Order: sequence, then structure tokens, then C-alpha cells
Amino acid sequence: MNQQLLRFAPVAIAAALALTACNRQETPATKTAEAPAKAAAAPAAEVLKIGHVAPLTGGIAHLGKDNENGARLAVEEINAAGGLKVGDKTYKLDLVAEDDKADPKEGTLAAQKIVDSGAVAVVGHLNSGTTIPASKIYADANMAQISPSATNPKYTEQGFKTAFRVCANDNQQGAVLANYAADSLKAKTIAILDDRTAYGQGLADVVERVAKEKGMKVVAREFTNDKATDFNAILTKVRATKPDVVMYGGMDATAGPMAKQMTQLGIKSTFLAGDGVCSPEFIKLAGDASGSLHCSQAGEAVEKLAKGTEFVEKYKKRFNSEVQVYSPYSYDAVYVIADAIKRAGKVDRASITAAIPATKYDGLTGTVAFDDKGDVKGGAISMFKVVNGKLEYVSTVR
Ligand code: ABU
Repeated sequence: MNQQLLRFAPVAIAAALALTACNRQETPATKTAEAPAKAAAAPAAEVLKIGHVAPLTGGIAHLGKDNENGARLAVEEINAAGGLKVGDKTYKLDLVAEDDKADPKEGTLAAQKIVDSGAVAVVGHLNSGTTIPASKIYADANMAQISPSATNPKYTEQGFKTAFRVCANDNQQGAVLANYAADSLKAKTIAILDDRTAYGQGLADVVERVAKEKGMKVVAREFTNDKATDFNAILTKVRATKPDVVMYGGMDATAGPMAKQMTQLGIKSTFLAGDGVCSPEFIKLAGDASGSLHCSQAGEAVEKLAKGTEFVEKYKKRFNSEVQVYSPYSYDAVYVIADAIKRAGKVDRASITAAIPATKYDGLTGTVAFDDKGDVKGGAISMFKVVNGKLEYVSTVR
């Protein structure tokens, strides 16, 4: 069945077709949650599994844990409020968390584990490089996937009716970064580096295209990888071009040492980066070199959200750590799944997937609704700069 056609097919037809596909793949672990018709013969499951996948080991484990914490907070709140009432049953939610190590192959293995666990929907993954290959596995299982943080546009351009994201994407983010460099930083020249991941390279490509459209001169285009620690070779080449701005498409784990090495090499350029770098962890890693950073997040700044401060305090109390970037979005992703289950009145994967396109959920991050591809409607990009060792909000572009 053509996935693109399925997205646009009437919901009832899609649900019926998908339910058939889902039942074909039913595993012992999924039977009670997947087949309400059999509930009369056996007691309905009282636990409903929601998957979560992110890197929990490796250089960006702190970001993966942040995503997981946001989802866990929502699950705990729903359970503490009595669970999820669906018809005459009440379900407690159970978060099934997997580690994809930010690696595309591990991402597909983790996705298969989530499918096999009997989870009815999944929040994740964190990285575009894992989210995109995993999306085929969830699509084949007709399991709704909501990424809180994967920003590469390709994720929702594949036509999978199961793929959704609650943050903005890199077509938006890259354009905002390039416009900010030209209009706010008044940059005339820009050096662009990336880590060759789906996210890093994709974002850098958009920045390069829009920077050129804005009349900026791209004086260097270099790349590294997402495990590198020594950037002296490429930074020495960059230094020779004397750019007003150095833009990096990559994550905070590499950007921190990169910023330090820029300072050591005497590079005075403004450091510009996207959401993968725009975290408190970057400031810890870069230390005194963090002050050159201006960065974006692919959503509204948590301090600008009506219940943002309350969320930050709740999070700190529960996990004894600070919000990094996307926990507000993984928190909302769980509530979006819960909302879809309530509206569907059913707990099988197909019914949840069929209900999500009609979402209009007033969440922590704003009103969540999706366009035809599965991207959040009205996605915001927020700009920050580092001032006195803290991320300071600058502006939001919608
Ligand atoms: N959006 C930044 C980090 C996650 C990713 O898209 O790879």
C-alpha cells in the first residue's frame, strides 16, 4: 500500500486497513493491547506500553536522558491522576525506554525492540540520523512515532502516515540561522562546518543555501564527524579565511571542544549553531569559550511557555537535573498519544495512528496540531545567545 495514499485516505479506511496489517504482525506481547475484540474472552491489559528511544550512552546521552525524562514525567503524571480511561477500562502507562546510541543501525535495532515489546506508540528518536531509518520499522508496524527533536525535513517527507514531529524542522531552522547571521549579526562572511550526520549536514546545507541567497560569502565549508575531539586541522583552515561567523551543524558534545579550540587558535568569529548545540551542556563543555555562541532551538523557549517555569521546577524536583532542550516536547508527545487514545476510544496501534492527524492538543509547548506530512503546525524557531554563562533568549521566528 502506498504510504502517501494512506495519509490522505479517509481515516476510517486507513484505520481498517492498518488494523488488518497490525493484526498480521501481532506478537504474544501485543495481544492484549492490540485486540480489543478478544477482551471479552480475556481480561483487558491494564498496562499500556509507550516506547521511548534516544541515545542513553555516548557523547549526547545527557540529551537522550532529557528527552526520556520529559516523556517519563508525562507518563507519571497521567498515572498519578488515575491512568488513562478508555471506555470502561483504565490503563496505567508504562514507558519502555531503549538506547539507540545515536547510531543509525542501533536505531533500527531499538525500533524493532519497541515494536516487539507491544508498545502502542513511540516517542523518538532524538537524532534525525536514527529517527529516519527507524521510521520505516514503525510504519511497517503501523505504530505512531512522534519525534520531539529530530529536525531533518526528510523524516516527514517519506510519506509514512505514522511519522510525526512536535518540533520545527531544519528548513525553518536553517533559514532563521542564516537570516540571523546576515540581519542581526551583520555578517558578510561565513565558514560552515558540519559533522556529516543527517542533522548536522542537512542543517549546514540549508544555512549555506540561504546565506548565499542573502548575499553572504561562504568562505569555507569543512566537515568532521560526530565522535571527533580534535578540530585543529579544519579550524586552522577556517582561521585563514577570517570569517565573521563560524556556523556548525552538529551537537553540543563536539561543539564544546570545538569552541575551546577556536579560542585557543585565536579565532574571534561569532559561533553560530542549531538546536543540537543550544544546551546548558554546551556551556559546561566550552567553559570560557562559550560566550561566542548564538544558537537556535526548534521550538518556543521554555521560559516563554505559559507553564514553562512550572515544568522546569517539576523537572528539577523529579530528576535533580536541569532541562536541556527537548524534554518539554517529549512531555507533550506523550500527552498527544494519550489524547489520541482517548479520542479513538481504542488502544490498538492502528486506531492511535489514525487519530493523531486530527490532534488539536493544548500542551505545554503550545497548541499541537499536524500538517498533512506530520510536521507540527506553526513550528517556532527561537534564538539565544550565551551571556554570563547562561543561554539568554533573543527572539522567536514563526
Ligand atoms: N535537532 C537536533 C538534534 C537531533 C537531530 O535532529 O538529529
